[in-house]
Amino acid sequence: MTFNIKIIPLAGAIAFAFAGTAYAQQVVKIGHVGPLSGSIAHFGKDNENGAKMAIDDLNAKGISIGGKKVKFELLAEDDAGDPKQGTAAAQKLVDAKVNGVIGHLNSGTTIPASRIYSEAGIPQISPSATNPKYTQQGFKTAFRVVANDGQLGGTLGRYAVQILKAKKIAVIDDRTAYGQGVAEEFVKGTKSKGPGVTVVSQQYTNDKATDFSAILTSIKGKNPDIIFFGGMDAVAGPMLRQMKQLGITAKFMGGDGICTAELSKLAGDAIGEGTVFCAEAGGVVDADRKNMEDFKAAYKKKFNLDVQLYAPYVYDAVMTMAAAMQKAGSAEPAKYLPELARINYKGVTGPIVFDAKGDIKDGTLTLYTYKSGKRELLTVTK
Ligand code: ABU
Repeated sequence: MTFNIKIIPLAGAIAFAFAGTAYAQQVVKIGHVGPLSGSIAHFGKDNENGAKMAIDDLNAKGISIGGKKVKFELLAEDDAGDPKQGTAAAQKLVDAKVNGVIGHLNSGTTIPASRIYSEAGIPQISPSATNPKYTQQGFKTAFRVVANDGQLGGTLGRYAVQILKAKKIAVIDDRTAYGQGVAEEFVKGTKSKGPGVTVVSQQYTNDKATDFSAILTSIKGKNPDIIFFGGMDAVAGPMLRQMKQLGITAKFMGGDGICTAELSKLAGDAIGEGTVFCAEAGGVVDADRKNMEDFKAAYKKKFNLDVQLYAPYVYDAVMTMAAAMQKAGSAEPAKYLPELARINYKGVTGPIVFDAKGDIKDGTLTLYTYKSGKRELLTVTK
């Protein structure tokens, strides 16, 4: 029997061991999860690009944590917007010992994944999941840098009644955690303005549907002033086209899930002129506008793409996490988590301070309509 023993000189062995330790300390792994496949992959790519941009900027600056230079590394996962794939992706990131996670994009994936991160003690910041339940579970690791559906749906409901003077309302939702939640909050918002508003039709679809003729025909018979859709742009686009084919002239409203540049491509000329309304669950005013515009220009230059929706919020989520690590002098989750909870970070999307639940304090909303195929700002509100 022969033994194949490789002899490493002692000095070399010590250097190798130190190099291994130093490398383990120097790389900070940031996980990112969103749908990179399926009908809302454009949302996922937008978010992932925001994370890439932040990681590249941090590495270009040369960040030190606890006196040591670090290199940030992005571990990007695709959950296809599917809750089961979301939890599988979360477990993969936990197994890879990420220092923190940005994501997921959808409420339906973020909520189940948040338990996995919480049990592993890994801080998570969602840049786009808006269902309130995410931060109501009592997980100390869960944070969100956008407003939630309570604010989003409630504000849109009040806008529909007070500004658009809607009295007869039809509601459709896609039965996802997001779509159902935002539609319920919208209805509450319409009712908060007193009597005189009626939900004349309540309909359901799903996030893969393409044929809405039955529910739209039923809605047409009730002659609503406005149709609210809780769901994403990939469903809203074809729905708008079919509304036009059926001759439905009601206004159309949705939450942040429809509030993309992509919606006008998906809807074609059915997008109309000032008849579709939506809101982004964030926004900037005054001096902060320039920071946001500069970010959007830099994003366009880097990726040759326009921001769809939440790339700036993803960028800020990564930067906020990195700032907490710097304050703590450590990228170890247990050490920087308390700093993240009390962070006060000035981002391209405005100030980021979390409340006791992990929601952004003083969340802002930006309401839009579409004109000439483009999103046009209506108002920024708290
Ligand atoms: N907030 C809209 C899209 C993501 C989600 O909450 O499901």
